[in-house]
Amino acid sequence: MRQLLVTGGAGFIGSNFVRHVLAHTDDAITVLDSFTYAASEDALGALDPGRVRVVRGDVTDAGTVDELVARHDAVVHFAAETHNDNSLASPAPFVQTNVIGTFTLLEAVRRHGTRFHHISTDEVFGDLELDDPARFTESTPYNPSSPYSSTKASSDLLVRAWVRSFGIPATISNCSNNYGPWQHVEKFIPRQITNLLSGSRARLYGDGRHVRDWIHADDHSSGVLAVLDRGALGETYLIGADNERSNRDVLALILRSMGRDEDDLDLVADRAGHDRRYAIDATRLREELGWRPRFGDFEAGLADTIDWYRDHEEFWRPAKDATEAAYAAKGQ
Ligand code: NAD
Ligand code: TDX
Repeated sequence: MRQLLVTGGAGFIGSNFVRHVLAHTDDAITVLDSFTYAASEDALGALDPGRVRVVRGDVTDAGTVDELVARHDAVVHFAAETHNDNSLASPAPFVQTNVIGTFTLLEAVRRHGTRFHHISTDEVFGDLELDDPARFTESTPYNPSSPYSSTKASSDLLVRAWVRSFGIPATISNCSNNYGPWQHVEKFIPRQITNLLSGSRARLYGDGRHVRDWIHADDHSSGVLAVLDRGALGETYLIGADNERSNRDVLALILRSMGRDEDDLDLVADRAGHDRRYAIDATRLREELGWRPRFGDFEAGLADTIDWYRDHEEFWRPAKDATEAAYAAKGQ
């Protein structure tokens, strides 16, 4: 039984990973989370207190981080500022949490020799053209576009440097766009679902032809656990489920499932520097670690996610009005 320190464990994917670990291992978990606007106490609410402990603290606080890292066998680092649109409006917290926070954790794992797994994103590679058959692999050069993705790229490079220079026992995973329960209403899929549930309209940026490669958060969690358990130290693994869709197509599925016409949407101002397309080649994770996604059927996963938001208004309603007011102020 390991003692895992999970940073950002009260967020969308971190809390999914905590539930996944409880269900599939004997490990005990300490969540280190500063409970920003993106965290949810309820996402961890019903979990066994004998196996999950929650510490409210910041990953940039070297004292807290050192004391916790010293008492754990492995760190899984999800904590981050994660929304591209917010990073355009206010980049400072992204540099602070994503770069300085990761640096603070790396220094602690260096002192204590602790196993470290760093959670990252496919956005570090920049974007692909719509008609380019290429997909991202572990050796694709970094070329991030936004303040968010450049701070994630920076944090990945710090991890790589700490592996090479100090020999820390670390791995990295870069995953594609996640969907599922407990995702904040600022993000694309929950925003559209909750707009429709609120009697408002769906909002598509630009021409809506931008492509994302969608994966259910449960499949991201199983990929992270596979790398933590069996990944080669010092290596990077891409996590993706071969599910590229244009934003317009995803929105059409949501609109149809919720009884609306496919064209019942507003085209709104585009995101500055908006990446065109992301696509992951997860061959390495599949072949070397035997990982397989469980959610092969995106339509079914999306329908479950719509039902979840319909049944969990208490989760999303408190943040909804302020989130929409911020979008409206930008013409989005
Ligand atoms: P999220 O925004 O839902 O949650 C982030 C969590 O980190 C929150 O609980 C927040 O309180 C916590 N946090 C933020 N700053 C902190 C700090 N300074 N100290 C401690 N805790 C802090 O994010 P998410 O979508 O669950 O993403 C989790 C990780 O996965 C991130 O590293 C992100 O870059 C990565 N990722 C996300 C996606 C996606 O589609 N959402 C895809 C690939 C990778
Ligand atoms: O209202 C919207 N309308 C719209 O067309 C919103 C909020 C978004 N979009 C578009 C922008 C993107 O092309 O939908 C796509 C998805 O947008 P987001 O949910 O903001 O995700 P993205 O910017 O692709 O980044 C996500 O995936 C990679 C996560 O937020 C990141 O944390 C992760 O690293």
